Amino acid sequence: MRAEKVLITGSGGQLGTALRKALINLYGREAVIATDLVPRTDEIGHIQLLDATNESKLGKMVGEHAITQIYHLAAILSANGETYPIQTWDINLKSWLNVLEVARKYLVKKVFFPSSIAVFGESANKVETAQTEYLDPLTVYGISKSAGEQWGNYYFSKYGVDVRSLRYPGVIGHESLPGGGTTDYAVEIYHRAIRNERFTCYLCEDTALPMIFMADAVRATLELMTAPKEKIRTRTSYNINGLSFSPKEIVASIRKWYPDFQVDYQPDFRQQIAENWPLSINDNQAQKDWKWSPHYQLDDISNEMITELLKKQKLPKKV
Ligand code: AKB
Repeated sequence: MRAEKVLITGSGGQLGTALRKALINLYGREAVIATDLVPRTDEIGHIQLLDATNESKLGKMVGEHAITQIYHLAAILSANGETYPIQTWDINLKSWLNVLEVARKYLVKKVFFPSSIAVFGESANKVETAQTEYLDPLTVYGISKSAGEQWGNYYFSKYGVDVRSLRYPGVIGHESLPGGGTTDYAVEIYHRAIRNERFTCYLCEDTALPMIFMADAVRATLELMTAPKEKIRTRTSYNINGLSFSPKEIVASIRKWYPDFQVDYQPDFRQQIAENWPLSINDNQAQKDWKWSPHYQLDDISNEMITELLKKQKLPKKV
């Protein structure tokens, strides 16, 4: 059996930063090749340059390092995608097709595709949205993710590539700032709160969305990727639930630590995106197939976000 060698694209992003650390813990530093469009060295290690829209460069890297697993995290998110629709399609879909082709040609053992709740649109039931709901996404990002899911399923059925995927809710983490998503407010708000700054929220106070804490998102990814192959019965993408809350509810949670925290509401174009997404997610299939269950509720998230961000900023601990 080949030793595991993991390639991550989009390693410098919000999820990439946390997942890279977890993969290094699991497989060892030498086994993880982190790549991104912008090469750099950070506290975790070195990120090499790789443009995944270039199939031959991607193939060369996979061949040279005898890669056994690819985590394809490179993507433009929902809000930025609306500003750059054509580029978003190229980056999100072209790179994914390259990954699938390279995986097929080089016999890569497993491939991970991050999908999103953005695959759902107007027609889906908004409450406890099911795995099998109709997909009519409103955004280019959502279209690219729903098409990406189908391509993953196709490569699995046609060529036997072991493609696994999760539909992430908004991910909340302290490792790095997200960029260009509709759920980003739920991370930025903590950065404001710990500096005692006022926050302007671009969603209405009652707009609830599905969210997940980074530790849960990373654990879900690794649990899915290490589950026995026969347990994976969904090859498009699994719904996973964390929790659901509105801006008003996250503010109430933050005020348990910062009672004077002030927020203004100025909804912009992201409000319409959010209104088309589910309010909550049904993840029965993930629970059944590979025993998924989230650990973090809203006050646990606030506690960890505030504690970790204060540490990072070298600010005194909040009790
Ligand atoms: C976004 O807001 O675009 C992402 C997502 C829900 O996929 N965080």
